[in-house]
Amino acid sequence: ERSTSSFSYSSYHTLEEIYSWIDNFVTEHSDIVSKIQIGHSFENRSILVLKFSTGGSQRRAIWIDTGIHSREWITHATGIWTAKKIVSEYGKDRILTNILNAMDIFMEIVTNPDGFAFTHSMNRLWRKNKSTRPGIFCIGVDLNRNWKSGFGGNGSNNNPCSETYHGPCPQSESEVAAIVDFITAHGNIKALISIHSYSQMLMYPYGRSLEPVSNQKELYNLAKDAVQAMYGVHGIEYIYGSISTTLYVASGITVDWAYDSGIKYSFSFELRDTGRYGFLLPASQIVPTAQETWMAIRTIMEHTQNH
Ligand code: ING
Ligand code: ZN
Repeated sequence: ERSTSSFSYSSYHTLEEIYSWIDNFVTEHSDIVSKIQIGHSFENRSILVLKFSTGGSQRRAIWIDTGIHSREWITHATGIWTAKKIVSEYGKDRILTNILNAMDIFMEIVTNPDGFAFTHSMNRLWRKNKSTRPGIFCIGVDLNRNWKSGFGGNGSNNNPCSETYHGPCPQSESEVAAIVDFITAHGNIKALISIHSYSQMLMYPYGRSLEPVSNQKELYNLAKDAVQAMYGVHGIEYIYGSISTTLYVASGITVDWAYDSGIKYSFSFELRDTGRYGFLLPASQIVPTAQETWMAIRTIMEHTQNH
């Protein structure tokens, strides 16, 4: 395809379709969107980030990643819809306009491209990346256990055959290292939102322990506001709280690393549903899921801008 006008935002797409959509999208909105390649996957696919910016240099910024777990297809679809929403609301929605006049937004739509390609070709329920190492017979590292913060702790697994295998060392996976390098080099990321599915939750650190973070009251109240805004869209209920107390203890995760790196507004979503369809959420729920998620993202971005 040569333009985004024929792209369906209410369908699931392959990696090739998404990467082609990215190119068209950037071309059509070159005034505020650009594409940055931040690295390569284990199988040498490009790792791409969309940058939304109305000017300035190294402005305060918000990071959003989707699809770190390849089977969570609703997250990539929500990311794409969100990107489109940002360009269409800029100059119309006062809150988003104010945010983009002051801050940049970075979106990594396909955070695990090798795993995502594999969910289309061989195994729809593949979660990890596709890395292999000599002498290790199982494939893949859980990219949401490979981060430095609490690496190897409770809720991660030392067995390469486990679905929550943390890998040989922190940031051993190029997909994780690419983000760490980018965010660290940028130096001005103020909020990070890492999107998963499913369970309908909005959570903040820590995952690695039950210890409350220093601004836990603020994050609790912000999550509460965000979830309330989500409920207003389609009446879908999300629960909220810290990861360890809301879901389970998990170590070496994205948002713990972000928080420990000084990004005090770090959140993780679990999108729809609560288990009826699970990872196989019907495409008819893409747009409603993205619409409600947008209200929460906007709430978090607005709070970040004002603090
Ligand atoms: N669940 C997450 C997992 O990686 C999670 C739960 C989310 C943990 C965010 C930590 C942070 O186990 C899914 N569905 O991937
Ligand atoms: Zn996940």
